[in-house]
Amino acid sequence: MAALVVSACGGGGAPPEPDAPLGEPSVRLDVTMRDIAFEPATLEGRAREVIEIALKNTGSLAHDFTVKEIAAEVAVTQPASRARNTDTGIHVHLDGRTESVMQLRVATPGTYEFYCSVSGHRPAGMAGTLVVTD
Ligand SMILES: [Cu+2]
Repeated sequence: MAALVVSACGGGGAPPEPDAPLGEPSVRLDVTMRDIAFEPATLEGRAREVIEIALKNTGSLAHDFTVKEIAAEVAVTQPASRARNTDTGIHVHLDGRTESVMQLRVATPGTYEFYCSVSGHRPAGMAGTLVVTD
């Protein structure tokens, strides 16, 4: 497993140090975060390969990319403000108008929901599907 940074979301200050990349990505997905949606809302990658996700928050609000209950190695290779991943899933925070790049290596094929955990955003539709194929 790659080193995991375990921390709660929140707090201010400078972005954390970037994680070492997991490896050469087999796919790079560009995801725009708007007020209030992910675009595109469906992401696809392959299990056990490195999936790189470039997040661009074009909104003025803070958003995050959160997946619960996923067995994945995570590396935030370009942290935005307070980018974090946790030991129970993925949680990458971006303040308004910031960008971040992360890499995932998902162990198990499946369909995983990603969403923004900022209060009210998921119910407003700020969610999507990560499809990991074998
Ligand atoms: Cu949000």
